[in-house]
Amino acid sequence: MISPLQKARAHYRPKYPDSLKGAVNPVEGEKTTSADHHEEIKKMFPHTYGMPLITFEKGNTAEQKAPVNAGVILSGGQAPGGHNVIAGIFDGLKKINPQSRLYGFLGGPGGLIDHQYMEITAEYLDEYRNTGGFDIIGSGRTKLEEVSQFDKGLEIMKKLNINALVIIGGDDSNTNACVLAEYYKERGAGVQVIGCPKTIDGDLKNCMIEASFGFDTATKVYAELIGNIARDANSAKKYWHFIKLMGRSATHIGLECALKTQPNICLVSEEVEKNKQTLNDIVDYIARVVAARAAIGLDFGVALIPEGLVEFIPEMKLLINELNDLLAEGSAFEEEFKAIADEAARRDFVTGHLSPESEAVFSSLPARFANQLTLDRDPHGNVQVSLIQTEILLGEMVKSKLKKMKKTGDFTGKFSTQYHFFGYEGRCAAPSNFDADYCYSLGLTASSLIYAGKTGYMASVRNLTAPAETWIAAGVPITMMMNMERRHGQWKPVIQKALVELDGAPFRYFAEHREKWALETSFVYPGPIQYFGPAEVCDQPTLTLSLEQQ
Ligand code: FBP
Repeated sequence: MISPLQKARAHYRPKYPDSLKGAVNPVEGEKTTSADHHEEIKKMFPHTYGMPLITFEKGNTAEQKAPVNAGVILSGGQAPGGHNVIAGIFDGLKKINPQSRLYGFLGGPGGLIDHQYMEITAEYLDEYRNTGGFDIIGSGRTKLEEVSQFDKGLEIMKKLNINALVIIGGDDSNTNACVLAEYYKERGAGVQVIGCPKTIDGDLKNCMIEASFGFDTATKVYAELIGNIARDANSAKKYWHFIKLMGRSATHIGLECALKTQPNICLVSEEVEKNKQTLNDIVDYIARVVAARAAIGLDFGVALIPEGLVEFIPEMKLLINELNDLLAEGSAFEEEFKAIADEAARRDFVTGHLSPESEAVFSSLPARFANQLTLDRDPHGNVQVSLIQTEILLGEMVKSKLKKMKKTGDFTGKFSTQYHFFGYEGRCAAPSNFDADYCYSLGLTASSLIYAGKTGYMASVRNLTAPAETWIAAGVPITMMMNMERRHGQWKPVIQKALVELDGAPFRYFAEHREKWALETSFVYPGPIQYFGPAEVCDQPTLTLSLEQQ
């Protein structure tokens, strides 16, 4: 059984650029260079470096081209709209030649390596149009980076006669898509590789990629929940709500939610790092806001905490880097560590291997939090910030601080907390009209890149604050977004991660208003995503995009 909303939503026809309707003409633009470290990137990507930008314009006559068999992979964390990207690819391929076929590799990049796949048929796809989730073919976090994996992938693609592969993923997956494109091109394998910008975190963006898909819907879901909580806080007037929000590195989600709901506090990791704030500085700041509101009789509030915060506090960053090195998968240390059953003994074991600075920080942390920092790393070797309860750590530390302030008369109120973590709640929501349209357009653009014979490109759809019909569909060489970065002790070519820019319009707007929002109760209650109704209610892009494009 499907819900009445899903039933009605199945009939939604995504809006997309006029340039992708009818015949499509790829127009080559300027040749590109990488974001930085030009010579190094050029050397590593001799076959896919320096390619021109491609813009798709309206063509004159639609020619019937030879059928194409393509494969598609959903990679990494779920993001609303992934099903519509696949729908766009499918419709685009069938439009040019109805004999074309689309295969989905199951469970993420692992499906390509392990030869797990299915053919996506029109009937099967129709059940998934305009729905959230990645369950159409599943997703996974296997990293595609070894030549042996590339060869295994080629084996199955040759068997299925696949000549193009679309990888829908975040910055790491698209970096790997570029490495794969280079490898197949160098070998003359006859398989094009195209990337699509996905992640609710919003940190895959640059001058050619205005937003990653899923960010719009996820932030709308979180903002609805934050608004509900804010209204509850303002009704009962007895709790401070500490809300941790997903976004493993950048604070785009937190900032967008703050712009939408006007909470009393929103920490921005990028600012914490720039100002070299310590954990105690952050606790002092929150305690000051709590005390200032208490002084005017307001013993309640809402504080937003970005999931990635701990990695931006300089002393914690050093500690986490040391822990990452020690706990690297397969290291002798990791083996010994895992053999210890008792948590206190595990902490002692870790302490003995840290630098004196990190040892001091690690020992000062509450035991529960210290344990969380030593949990399994993700396949990219990163600490899993979604498992670290930063909101509770901060709440508990603020409580102790306020106790001391009470003694000196600097705090006169009450402080009761409620803790929340919003992340998974938003990743599979039914895509907003914006994401439904944007994703479908990205899929159509990917299919146009395939027919244009391109490889090593990412589908790009720009001009996103204008009506969808006037969006610009394009292809951007992935090498254009790359630079060299040190990752886990090695220099690697990677797509630059877009962090919150402290001189950008969204942050500046927030910074101009946050003092007022801290003291006064200025909450905004956005309510749930609307799918049917007037455009000003249903089709609005994020405030981040609107402010950036003002
Ligand atoms: P992607 O970068 O793959 O899109 O995933 C982002 C994210 O949603 C983060 O916000 C979060 O930290 C992480 O995934 C959680 O990962 P998992 O789903 O493996 O728990």
